[in-house]
Amino acid sequence: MKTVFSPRHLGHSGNMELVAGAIVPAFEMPSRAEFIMNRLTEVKLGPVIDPVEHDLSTAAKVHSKAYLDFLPTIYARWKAEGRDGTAIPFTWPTRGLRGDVVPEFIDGQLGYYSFDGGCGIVEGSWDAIKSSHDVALTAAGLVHGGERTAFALCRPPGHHAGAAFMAGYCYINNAAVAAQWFLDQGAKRVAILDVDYHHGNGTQEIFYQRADVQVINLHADPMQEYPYFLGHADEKGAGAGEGFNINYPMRWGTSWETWSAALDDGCKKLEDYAPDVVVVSLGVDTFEKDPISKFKLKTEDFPKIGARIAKLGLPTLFVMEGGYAVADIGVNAVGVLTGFES
Ligand code: SP5
Ligand code: ZN
Repeated sequence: MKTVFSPRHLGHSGNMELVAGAIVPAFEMPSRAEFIMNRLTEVKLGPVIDPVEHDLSTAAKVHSKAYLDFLPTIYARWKAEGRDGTAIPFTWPTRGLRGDVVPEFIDGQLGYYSFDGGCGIVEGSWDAIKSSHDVALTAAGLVHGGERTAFALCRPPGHHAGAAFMAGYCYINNAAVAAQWFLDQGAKRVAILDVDYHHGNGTQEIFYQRADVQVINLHADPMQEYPYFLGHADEKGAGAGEGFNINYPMRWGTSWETWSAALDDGCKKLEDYAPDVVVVSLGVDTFEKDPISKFKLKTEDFPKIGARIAKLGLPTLFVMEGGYAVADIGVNAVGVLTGFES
């Protein structure tokens, strides 16, 4: 399996996040990608190639123009206010307030275009965000070109980013852009299978009213876990999209037995949908030692995830999302990929 990877992810370094009452170095850190690279080299997964630059025209079909215009400007405007460090919002347009008027000042705009304080921006962030988007589209191109599978080693991740908001370390929704691109190349149906510990709220929001992308999410119950405000089992899609969004919320402490039953059920629903291609939002924060998560998957479980997905027999693009047990992330993420190929 080929991997697409860009060292430009390193620009997104030193950013902070607001979590558990403190501004701390973001758990989503550069060494994550480096550990995955080291591991896939070690197991000789296959060639690693650079991304090809893509314009934002496909991204503009899943994100709003205003949001995409805003992202690259953030840090310069932050600095223009005499600030340094991490650009981070502190106020949001919640229920009952004006969501239809975009404030002028940078702090107001940061709040307007975000969901939480987990999506800080530093000087090199936009370049990394853009490169992550290019990684996803380049890997999608490999699958479209006839490869059975490819791995987009994206950093930063994407599945929390919605049409017009950043969230939870995510800015551009790489998996959503890739899915849209497959449709633009002639695919009739695309399935996104999100196995990250957290609900892919951005992906769900983007495709909620659409029948051409089936979104299947396995995740921690939003009653207990971030992102709290989406990801319940009764969210099944709306309008033309009704029936094409499927959520499997699971309680803290979930281990392989329960989790794999949900995966199996999700895979059956995916088979019924009969997509032309599968995009896997690959998070390995379901791991028992993940520092911010509370599922109990073991290292030996990750290859079994890959094997189950391979059984679908469909062209499959893996897009990297979360996973914060840095020392184990390489073995776990690459374990899914080798499990797929076995
Ligand atoms: C892509 C992805 O996996 N994003 C995850 C964003 C999670 N942000 C909220 C984390 C809350 C963690 N709370 C527990 C703190 C333990 N010290
Ligand atoms: Zn996650």
